[in-house]
Amino acid sequence: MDTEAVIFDLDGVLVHTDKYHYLAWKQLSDELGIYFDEEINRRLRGVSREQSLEIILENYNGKPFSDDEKKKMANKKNDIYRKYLSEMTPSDVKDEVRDTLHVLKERGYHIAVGSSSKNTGFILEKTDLLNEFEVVSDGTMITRTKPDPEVFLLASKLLSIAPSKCLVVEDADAGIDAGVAGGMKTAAYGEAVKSGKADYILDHFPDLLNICQ
Ligand code: B16
Ligand code: MG
Repeated sequence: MDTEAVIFDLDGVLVHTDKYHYLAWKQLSDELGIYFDEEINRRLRGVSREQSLEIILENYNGKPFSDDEKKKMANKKNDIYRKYLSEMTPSDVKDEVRDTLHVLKERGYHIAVGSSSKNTGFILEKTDLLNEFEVVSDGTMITRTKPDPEVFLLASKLLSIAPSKCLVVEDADAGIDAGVAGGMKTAAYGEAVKSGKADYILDHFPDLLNICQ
Protein backbone atom coordinates (compact mmCIF):
# COMPACT_ATOMS: atom_id res chain seq x y z
CA MET A 1 0.00 0.00 0.00
CA ASP A 2 1.56 3.32 -1.05
CA THR A 3 0.35 5.34 1.90
CA GLU A 4 2.26 8.55 2.52
CA ALA A 5 0.06 10.23 5.13
CA VAL A 6 -2.12 9.24 8.06
CA ILE A 7 -5.04 11.51 8.98
CA PHE A 8 -6.28 10.97 12.52
CA ASP A 9 -9.72 11.69 13.83
CA LEU A 10 -9.44 13.32 17.26
CA ASP A 11 -12.34 12.42 19.56
CA GLY A 12 -12.47 8.64 20.03
CA VAL A 13 -9.08 8.04 18.39
CA LEU A 14 -6.34 10.28 19.79
CA VAL A 15 -8.29 11.29 22.91
CA HIS A 16 -11.52 10.16 24.52
CA THR A 17 -13.57 13.28 24.96
CA ASP A 18 -16.68 11.35 23.86
CA LYS A 19 -17.54 10.82 27.54
CA TYR A 20 -17.55 14.60 28.06
CA HIS A 21 -19.77 15.11 25.01
CA TYR A 22 -22.16 12.58 26.52
CA LEU A 23 -22.22 14.24 29.96
CA ALA A 24 -22.75 17.70 28.45
CA TRP A 25 -25.56 16.60 26.10
CA LYS A 26 -27.13 14.60 28.94
CA GLN A 27 -27.17 17.64 31.21
CA LEU A 28 -28.76 19.78 28.50
CA SER A 29 -31.34 17.08 27.61
CA ASP A 30 -32.26 16.56 31.27
CA GLU A 31 -32.81 20.29 31.72
CA LEU A 32 -35.08 20.33 28.67
CA GLY A 33 -36.86 17.09 29.67
CA ILE A 34 -35.73 15.30 26.49
CA TYR A 35 -34.92 11.60 26.53
CA PHE A 36 -31.24 10.89 25.82
CA ASP A 37 -29.17 7.76 26.25
CA GLU A 38 -25.89 6.11 25.21
CA GLU A 39 -27.49 4.70 22.06
CA ILE A 40 -28.50 8.17 20.84
CA ASN A 41 -25.07 9.43 21.88
CA ARG A 42 -23.44 6.92 19.53
CA ARG A 43 -25.16 8.63 16.59
CA LEU A 44 -23.42 11.89 17.53
CA ARG A 45 -19.93 10.54 16.90
CA GLY A 46 -18.12 12.56 14.27
CA VAL A 47 -21.08 14.81 13.41
CA SER A 48 -21.15 18.55 14.11
CA ARG A 49 -22.53 20.17 17.25
CA GLU A 50 -25.48 21.62 15.31
CA GLN A 51 -26.38 18.27 13.75
CA SER A 52 -25.96 16.55 17.10
CA LEU A 53 -28.57 18.90 18.56
CA GLU A 54 -30.97 18.07 15.71
CA ILE A 55 -30.56 14.34 16.47
CA ILE A 56 -31.29 14.97 20.16
CA LEU A 57 -34.37 17.05 19.29
CA GLU A 58 -35.85 14.06 17.41
CA ASN A 59 -37.12 13.04 20.88
CA TYR A 60 -38.71 16.42 21.58
CA ASN A 61 -42.40 16.80 20.83
CA GLY A 62 -43.11 20.35 22.05
CA LYS A 63 -43.34 23.67 20.21
CA PRO A 64 -40.50 23.90 17.64
CA PHE A 65 -37.45 25.86 18.78
CA SER A 66 -36.31 28.92 16.83
CA ASP A 67 -32.81 29.03 15.31
CA ASP A 68 -31.83 31.47 18.03
CA GLU A 69 -33.00 29.11 20.77
CA LYS A 70 -31.11 26.23 19.15
CA LYS A 71 -27.97 28.35 18.99
CA LYS A 72 -28.28 29.09 22.71
CA MET A 73 -28.72 25.39 23.48
CA ALA A 74 -25.68 24.42 21.42
CA ASN A 75 -23.66 27.15 23.13
CA LYS A 76 -24.79 25.97 26.54
CA LYS A 77 -23.76 22.39 25.74
CA ASN A 78 -20.40 23.67 24.55
CA ASP A 79 -19.85 25.65 27.77
CA ILE A 80 -20.48 22.51 29.84
CA TYR A 81 -18.24 20.46 27.52
CA ARG A 82 -15.39 22.98 27.69
CA LYS A 83 -15.42 22.89 31.49
CA TYR A 84 -14.55 19.19 31.22
CA LEU A 85 -11.96 19.89 28.52
CA SER A 86 -10.28 22.52 30.66
CA GLU A 87 -9.39 19.77 33.15
CA MET A 88 -7.54 17.72 30.51
CA THR A 89 -3.78 17.22 30.74
CA PRO A 90 -1.11 15.49 28.61
CA SER A 91 -1.81 12.32 30.64
CA ASP A 92 -5.14 12.04 28.78
CA VAL A 93 -3.18 10.80 25.76
CA LYS A 94 -2.05 7.20 26.14
CA ASP A 95 1.67 6.49 25.84
CA GLU A 96 0.90 3.99 23.07
CA VAL A 97 -0.67 6.81 21.04
CA ARG A 98 2.30 9.17 21.42
CA ASP A 99 4.77 6.32 20.75
CA THR A 100 2.89 5.24 17.61
CA LEU A 101 2.86 8.81 16.27
CA HIS A 102 6.61 9.08 16.82
CA VAL A 103 7.35 5.78 15.06
CA LEU A 104 5.14 6.77 12.10
CA LYS A 105 7.11 9.99 11.73
CA GLU A 106 10.40 8.13 12.01
CA ARG A 107 9.20 5.89 9.20
CA GLY A 108 8.61 8.97 7.05
CA TYR A 109 4.83 9.25 7.21
CA HIS A 110 3.17 12.66 7.25
CA ILE A 111 0.57 12.95 9.98
CA ALA A 112 -2.48 15.19 10.31
CA VAL A 113 -5.62 15.65 12.38
CA GLY A 114 -9.05 15.62 10.69
CA SER A 115 -11.74 16.41 13.26
CA SER A 116 -15.28 17.80 13.12
CA SER A 117 -14.67 19.54 16.43
CA LYS A 118 -14.42 23.31 16.72
CA ASN A 119 -12.60 22.64 20.00
CA THR A 120 -9.75 20.77 18.29
CA GLY A 121 -7.10 23.45 18.93
CA PHE A 122 -8.05 23.67 22.61
CA ILE A 123 -7.93 19.88 23.07
CA LEU A 124 -4.58 19.54 21.26
CA GLU A 125 -3.16 22.33 23.38
CA LYS A 126 -4.40 20.90 26.70
CA THR A 127 -3.01 17.45 25.87
CA ASP A 128 0.27 18.73 24.44
CA LEU A 129 -0.39 17.22 21.01
CA LEU A 130 -0.38 20.43 19.00
CA ASN A 131 3.21 20.17 17.81
CA GLU A 132 2.98 16.50 16.83
CA PHE A 133 1.04 17.14 13.63
CA GLU A 134 2.13 18.66 10.37
CA VAL A 135 -1.42 19.74 9.59
CA VAL A 136 -4.66 20.24 11.52
CA SER A 137 -7.99 20.30 9.68
CA ASP A 138 -10.98 20.87 11.95
CA GLY A 139 -14.57 21.99 12.42
CA THR A 140 -13.59 25.69 12.31
CA MET A 141 -12.31 25.30 8.73
CA ILE A 142 -15.14 23.44 7.01
CA THR A 143 -18.78 23.96 6.04
CA ARG A 144 -19.87 20.32 5.72
CA THR A 145 -19.41 17.78 8.47
CA LYS A 146 -18.62 14.03 8.24
CA PRO A 147 -19.81 11.87 6.41
CA ASP A 148 -18.93 14.59 3.88
CA PRO A 149 -15.20 14.20 3.09
CA GLU A 150 -14.45 17.95 3.32
CA VAL A 151 -12.40 17.83 6.54
CA PHE A 152 -10.18 14.99 5.24
CA LEU A 153 -9.83 16.47 1.75
CA LEU A 154 -8.68 19.71 3.34
CA ALA A 155 -6.07 17.80 5.37
CA SER A 156 -4.87 16.07 2.19
CA LYS A 157 -4.69 19.40 0.39
CA LEU A 158 -2.78 21.10 3.23
CA LEU A 159 -0.34 18.17 3.28
CA SER A 160 -0.07 18.31 -0.54
CA ILE A 161 -0.58 14.55 -0.64
CA ALA A 162 -3.19 12.96 -2.91
CA PRO A 163 -6.26 11.46 -1.16
CA SER A 164 -5.42 8.00 -2.56
CA LYS A 165 -2.16 8.14 -0.58
CA CYS A 166 -3.88 9.05 2.70
CA LEU A 167 -5.09 6.65 5.37
CA VAL A 168 -7.91 7.89 7.65
CA VAL A 169 -8.10 6.52 11.20
CA GLU A 170 -11.63 6.85 12.60
CA ASP A 171 -13.88 5.72 15.46
CA ALA A 172 -17.15 6.84 13.82
CA ASP A 173 -19.06 5.26 10.95
CA ALA A 174 -19.67 8.79 9.65
CA GLY A 175 -15.89 9.27 9.60
CA ILE A 176 -15.21 6.01 7.76
CA ASP A 177 -17.88 7.01 5.21
CA ALA A 178 -16.17 10.40 4.87
CA GLY A 179 -12.79 8.77 4.24
CA VAL A 180 -14.26 6.44 1.61
CA ALA A 181 -16.11 9.36 -0.04
CA GLY A 182 -12.80 11.24 -0.19
CA GLY A 183 -11.09 8.38 -2.00
CA MET A 184 -8.89 7.51 0.97
CA LYS A 185 -8.03 4.24 2.67
CA THR A 186 -9.68 3.81 6.07
CA ALA A 187 -8.81 2.15 9.37
CA ALA A 188 -11.51 1.64 12.00
CA TYR A 189 -10.75 1.94 15.70
CA GLY A 190 -13.21 1.52 18.60
CA GLU A 191 -16.92 1.89 17.73
CA ALA A 192 -16.37 1.95 13.94
CA VAL A 193 -14.92 -1.57 13.99
CA LYS A 194 -18.42 -3.04 14.40
CA SER A 195 -19.81 -1.95 11.02
CA GLY A 196 -17.01 -3.65 9.08
CA LYS A 197 -16.93 -0.83 6.50
CA ALA A 198 -13.24 0.08 6.81
CA ASP A 199 -10.30 -1.35 4.87
CA TYR A 200 -8.44 -2.12 8.10
CA ILE A 201 -9.32 -2.79 11.71
CA LEU A 202 -7.27 -1.59 14.67
CA ASP A 203 -7.91 -3.68 17.75
CA HIS A 204 -5.20 -1.66 19.43
CA PHE A 205 -3.84 1.74 18.39
CA PRO A 206 -0.27 0.47 17.74
CA ASP A 207 -1.69 -2.04 15.20
CA LEU A 208 -1.39 0.92 12.86
CA LEU A 209 2.33 0.18 12.67
CA ASN A 210 1.55 -3.16 11.00
CA ILE A 211 -0.39 -1.36 8.27
CA CYS A 212 2.10 1.50 7.88
CA GLN A 213 5.36 -0.45 7.75
P1 B16 B 1 -17.55 20.36 18.87
P2 B16 B 1 -14.25 14.09 15.95
C1 B16 B 1 -16.47 15.24 16.81
O1 B16 B 1 -15.08 15.07 16.93
C2 B16 B 1 -17.20 14.44 17.87
O2 B16 B 1 -17.03 13.04 17.64
C3 B16 B 1 -18.67 14.75 17.83
O3 B16 B 1 -19.35 14.05 18.84
C4 B16 B 1 -18.86 16.27 18.01
O4 B16 B 1 -20.24 16.61 17.93
C5 B16 B 1 -18.07 17.01 16.94
O5 B16 B 1 -16.71 16.63 17.03
C6 B16 B 1 -18.18 18.50 17.09
O6 B16 B 1 -17.52 18.89 18.27
O7 B16 B 1 -18.88 20.55 19.53
O8 B16 B 1 -16.38 20.34 19.85
O9 B16 B 1 -17.30 21.32 17.73
O10 B16 B 1 -14.65 12.70 16.31
O11 B16 B 1 -14.56 14.48 14.51
O12 B16 B 1 -12.82 14.41 16.34
MG1 MG C 1 -14.28 10.58 16.41
